[in-house]
Amino acid sequence: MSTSAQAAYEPLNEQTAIQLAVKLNLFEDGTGLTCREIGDGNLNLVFHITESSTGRGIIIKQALPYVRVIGESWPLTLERARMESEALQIFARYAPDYVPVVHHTDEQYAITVMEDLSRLKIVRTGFAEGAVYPLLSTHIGEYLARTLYGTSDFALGADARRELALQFHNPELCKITENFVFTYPLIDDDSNAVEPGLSELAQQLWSDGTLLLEGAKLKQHFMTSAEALLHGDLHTGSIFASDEETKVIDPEFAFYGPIGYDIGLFIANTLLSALARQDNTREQLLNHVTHVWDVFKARYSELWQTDNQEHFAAVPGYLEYQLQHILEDTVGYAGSEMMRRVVGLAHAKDIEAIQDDAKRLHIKSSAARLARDFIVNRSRYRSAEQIVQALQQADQGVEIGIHA
Ligand code: SR1
Ligand code: MG
Repeated sequence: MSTSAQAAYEPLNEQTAIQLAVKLNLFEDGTGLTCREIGDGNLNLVFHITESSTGRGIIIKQALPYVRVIGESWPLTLERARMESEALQIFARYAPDYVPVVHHTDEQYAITVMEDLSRLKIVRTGFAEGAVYPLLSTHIGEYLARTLYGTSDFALGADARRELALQFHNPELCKITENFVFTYPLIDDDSNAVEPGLSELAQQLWSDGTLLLEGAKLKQHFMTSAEALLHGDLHTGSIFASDEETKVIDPEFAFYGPIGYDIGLFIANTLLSALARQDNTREQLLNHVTHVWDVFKARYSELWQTDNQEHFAAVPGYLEYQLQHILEDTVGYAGSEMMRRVVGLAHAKDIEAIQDDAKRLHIKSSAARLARDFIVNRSRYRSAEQIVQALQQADQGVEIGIHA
């Protein structure tokens, strides 16, 4: 590894990651340091370095100049490392309890050095192992309201919001979402991974004109609606938790977009884990869906009333209009996310892990039917309870018809 201040980028390995940590004075010397590459995401390298004498640890996350799961045939710039470290620092202003501490960043190396969260577990993994995380939806509801309201026009005013939006011009990663969340799952694209037992259902979806039209509207709204600084990929693999703590990681997809996208992704992935769960703790995962919305709504409303730069904020009905608009987006984007986890490229690991073919296919087809209803009928949903009722109807194989 080069050690000059202007060193050229090179991908780290377990040895050079330790050298870099010492060079950056993150540890006194290299004695007793061990390093493991633990990244299991689609894009980046993640090194966990621990010091045996103190037990102290850090994480070094490094962007690669290509998509990790695909290889060098799919190049990506290193810009996402800056997006991630700057987004983490902005979110920490609004919701410091729910994001990891950033110790250091280096654009040259495309790294973010951050707090070791190994005391916690990735929520998707924990959910698959039966965990419930009782405080998860309280924490995520707070995180969502504080970061999304705090970076909106209402809190910042239009000038500051526009300036921040320029800082988060993130076209490469937005394009990944536009393709892999919104476009490819709704067409017969080669990147889709549809298991044989679902191919008939997939063909029906791909020729469903109503679904395509409403999916297209959601995609266009995602591309043009600069409401707040989003995390941009807030699935349950982007959240570390224990029974007491919650930390949101990986905001490399951060950009100015529709508020309901972040909320919808959390809800979609929690619903998928709930569908995968067959025992009596499923109810507790479903409670996270209603509770995250309740907490979001209460905190967003409080912030709206106490810290608002918009001239018309106090006009009767305006807050209620905004909340209904966010709920509709939340439901629609939950549908887009669930659809791509069933027929797109990146599936939900907890569902894929189900060995019983009939059970797995039932869950996937219920999820796809539910996703279709969320996308097509999103404007009819008036409460988060209706989201949960719709899941129960999909799971029972009856018509989804809870809305007026
Ligand atoms: C090819 S990248 C596919 C997905 O991985 C990331 O985690 C995002 O969710 C993206 O959509
Ligand atoms: Mg990620």
